[in-house]
Amino acid sequence: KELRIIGVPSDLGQGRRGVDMGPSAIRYAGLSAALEGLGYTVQDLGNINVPTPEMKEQNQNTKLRYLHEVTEVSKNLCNIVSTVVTEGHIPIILGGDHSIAIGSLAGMAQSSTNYGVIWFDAHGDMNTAETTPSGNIHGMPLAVSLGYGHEDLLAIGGLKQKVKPENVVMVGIRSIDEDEAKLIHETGIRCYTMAEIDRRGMAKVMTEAIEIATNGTDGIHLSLDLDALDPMFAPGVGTPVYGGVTYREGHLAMEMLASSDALVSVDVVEVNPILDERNRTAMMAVELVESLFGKTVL
Ligand code: DIR
Ligand code: MN
Ligand code: MN
Ligand code: MN
Repeated sequence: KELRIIGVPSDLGQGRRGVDMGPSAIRYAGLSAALEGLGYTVQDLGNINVPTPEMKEQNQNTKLRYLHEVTEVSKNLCNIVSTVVTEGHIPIILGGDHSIAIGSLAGMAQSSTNYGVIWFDAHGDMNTAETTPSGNIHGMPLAVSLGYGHEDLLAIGGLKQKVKPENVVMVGIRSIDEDEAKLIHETGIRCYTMAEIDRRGMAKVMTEAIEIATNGTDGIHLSLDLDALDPMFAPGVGTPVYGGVTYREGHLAMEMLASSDALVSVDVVEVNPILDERNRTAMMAVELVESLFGKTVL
């Protein structure tokens, strides 16, 4: 399989500028060369066109910020991802904030690949218009993909439910909003919190996560929010939360995914170079992606 890089320079799904520069930062950190070094054929398809927040937000009667714009970007990404996967390649989708995963998962669903999802994140991203405390769409993409949320977002790519809850796992969770928790329980998706990772270890957690995501599916979509990692290792994110995944745990998780040979697509999101220290969060992202695609010491 060949790899296709797609940049989505969007910061419309959250409140802090700079995450729109994520794709550039990750490319600058050497993503393509690293993957070619592992023997892959890589083609960078460039960036999707995304409006900036300074362009006036289209009039809307919803508290979801930039709903219209995020919907348009998601539709475009959906079509590109669907095409790439239908051609037999693996898309590596660079954010941008996590709202872009709405388009990635819609594209995966459109491609007729039957997939599971591993949502690697400090946050649940399971808010809806009813539960969101912020109005930020980056707190909603997993809910939308499971069929909960604003109708405009659900309509992207046809099919309302993009992934079955029994094949969805969250890993690294340590920040859930009060009303967001209800939907997590209602859908029954498996949520591996940091507390569980502490007690049982990342190896056991990932063994189970891979089992759940591959059970009856053709493969795994990894949605990698860099804020899953502890801010010590990934300071350049918009919503850092203490007590995250360590450097070693992060690599272990990616190495286990590589060994599973089940990866069909990946998002790398929330890298914000303005908040970063000398691009180290983007470099961390590239390192993790290398492990994800099979880099080992010997
Ligand atoms: C919070 C923050 N749960 C919200 N969410 C995320 O605004 O919905 N931060 N995803 O990265
Ligand atoms: Mn997220
Ligand atoms: Mn997050
Ligand atoms: Mn976030």
